[in-house]
Amino acid sequence: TQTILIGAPIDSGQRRPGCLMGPAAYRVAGLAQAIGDLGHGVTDWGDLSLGDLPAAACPNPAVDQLPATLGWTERLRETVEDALAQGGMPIILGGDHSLALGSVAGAAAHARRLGRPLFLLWLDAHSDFHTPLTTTSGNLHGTPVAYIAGREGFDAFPPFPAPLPASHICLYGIRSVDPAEHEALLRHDIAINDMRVLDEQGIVAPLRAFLAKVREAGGLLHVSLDVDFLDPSIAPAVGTTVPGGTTFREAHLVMELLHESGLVTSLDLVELNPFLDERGRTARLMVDLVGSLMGKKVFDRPTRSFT
Ligand code: DIR
Ligand code: MN
Ligand code: MN
Ligand code: MN
Repeated sequence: TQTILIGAPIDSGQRRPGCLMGPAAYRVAGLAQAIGDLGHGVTDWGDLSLGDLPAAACPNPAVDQLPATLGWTERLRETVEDALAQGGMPIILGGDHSLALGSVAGAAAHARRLGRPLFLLWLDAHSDFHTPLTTTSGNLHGTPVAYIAGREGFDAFPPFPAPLPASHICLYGIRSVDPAEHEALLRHDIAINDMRVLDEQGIVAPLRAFLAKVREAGGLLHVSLDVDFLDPSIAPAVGTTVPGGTTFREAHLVMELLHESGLVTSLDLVELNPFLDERGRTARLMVDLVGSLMGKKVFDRPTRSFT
């Protein structure tokens, strides 16, 4: 399987400028080389760009930059679907989390064409379960899981191709949920592995259970990795830090389990804001984590990665 890097320099899904430098930071941090060194083929499709903005309106006046987000959604959907159709494993270099509106739509369109179910692992401090009608921040990076689950309120968007049943979605690392999201999550049977669950059960058991379900169903698996899944002490370069995130070791273990499962078919790297980074530290950590997901073992890792 050829790994296909897709640059998505997007920061229209939230207000803090800088995420659009994410793809460049991953390249400087050596992402392609790290994957290639593990024996995988890598192709870099470069950065996507936005064409003319579609006209769009939303009854919620708080919603910010809807036309740009719609435009990116369409670009990502078609590009990720193309990459998968060519037999590649797309890795989307974000860009803020609004890019998952499109990347997961592309994965879902591909899965539907294959007649196989799609599963989603959402590694994030946030549940991102707002709709454009419920968001109070107006930041559309807080909405992709709702779109993917087929919630109403996305009239401005193309209908999501084959919305995922709640049982195909696994939220992991959650520790910040807005009231409207909380209320909606209570009405959906989505696996919510918040930090309380991971503290009690450990980082491994809930993930293994989800992966077993994916394997049994013969599913494709899209993984969406938000930088704020990680504790801010090791990953400071993100606009919405939340204390109490996963440690270096927990995060690598998650990635190693994902590698061993052999199930991951597409991956988002989102919310890296290189402008907030400490000399590329967060970007390098994210590249290291992708290495673990692609087969690198922890005992191979030079200790300098820890600083
Ligand atoms: C918050 C933040 N729930 C919002 N969401 C973030 O604006 O809707 N997701 N940061 O990663
Ligand atoms: Mn298509
Ligand atoms: Mn997110
Ligand atoms: Mn987040």
